[in-house]
Amino acid sequence: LLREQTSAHFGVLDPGAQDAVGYTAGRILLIEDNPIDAANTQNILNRDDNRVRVAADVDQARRIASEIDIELIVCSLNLETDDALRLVSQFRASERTRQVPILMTGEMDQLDKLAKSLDLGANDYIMKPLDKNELTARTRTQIRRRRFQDRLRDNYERSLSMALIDSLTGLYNRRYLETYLKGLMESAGEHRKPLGILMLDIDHFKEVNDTHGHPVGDKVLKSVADALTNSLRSVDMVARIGGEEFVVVMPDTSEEFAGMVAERLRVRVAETNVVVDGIDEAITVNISIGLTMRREEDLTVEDLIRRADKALYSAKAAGRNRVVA
Ligand code: GH3
Ligand code: MG
Ligand code: MG
Ligand code: MG
Repeated sequence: LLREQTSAHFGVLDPGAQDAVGYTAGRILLIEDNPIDAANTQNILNRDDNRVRVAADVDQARRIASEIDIELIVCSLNLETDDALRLVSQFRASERTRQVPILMTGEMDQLDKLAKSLDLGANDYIMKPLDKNELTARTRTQIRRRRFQDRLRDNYERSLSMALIDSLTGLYNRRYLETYLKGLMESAGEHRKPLGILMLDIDHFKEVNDTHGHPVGDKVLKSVADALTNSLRSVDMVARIGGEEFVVVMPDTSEEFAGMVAERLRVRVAETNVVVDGIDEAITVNISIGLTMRREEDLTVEDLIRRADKALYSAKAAGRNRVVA
């Protein structure tokens, strides 16, 4: 499913679409130690508003590449002091420049070496004397492809995280909770350790929306989520499983400790002041919490969640703003 969603994202993108991807104002590193060639190449590259940094040797090139997020390296094959082919290999080996396209420049009688540079990871080459239009076109192509690939990667990473993370609060979502809990319950090592579960629900949250509007409600949800995250250990996991409902999973935790954590969460949330533009008084909310420990007879995640939900219901029935085990 994820793969399908991801390729759906990819389908939106057209690598040939110049407007969408753009090619001007590229960040280019030019490695050229012949001053006349450097000036000439820079002149051509400047036409697209590219920002060109010139390096006359390897050290300079490395320094620039470490300072700037380079989108294209244009590298002369004829460097006085350095072996340009080795340089290509080094760029490919380095984490920072691995994905940066490399465009080689060389003389007609160096075809062998130019071909070799492609073997080593260069993306393209162009002959000197440089033709203005050809250099411009090849530069654009490389930068466009680089930006396209960046977007593919961003889309891919976004769709991966979207599958697990609730976008409003940044907490894990219900799907992740279920997978995670299932893993915990099935793992042999964890099986004998106590496992505490809290089910949390904001009290009278509908009133917040009714009084201040949905966007303010969203802001409150985010603040509650932050308060929960900041009050938990890093081994604890918190997920938003519904509108204003959260679950906390505490592995290897005694009932006594889980009760203390629940009470701490309740107090922390109650003490959280949500300040909103245009509203004089800070908004505060309370939460009710149902606590349960995993038991022998729990066979599925649902068994466990159901009992936590029952405890939460009791907390609501008993007057809210409290923890019930
Ligand atoms: P109770 O103390 O019984 O939990 O009362 P409540 O008002 O919190 O409970 P109820 O379940 O009746 O209402 C929950 C409300 O949460 C309803 C809905 O407007 C609101 N809500 C659910 N999801 C969101 C959301 O994503 N954003 C905002 N702003 N409100 C949400
Ligand atoms: Mg409710
Ligand atoms: Mg509620
Ligand atoms: Mg609710």
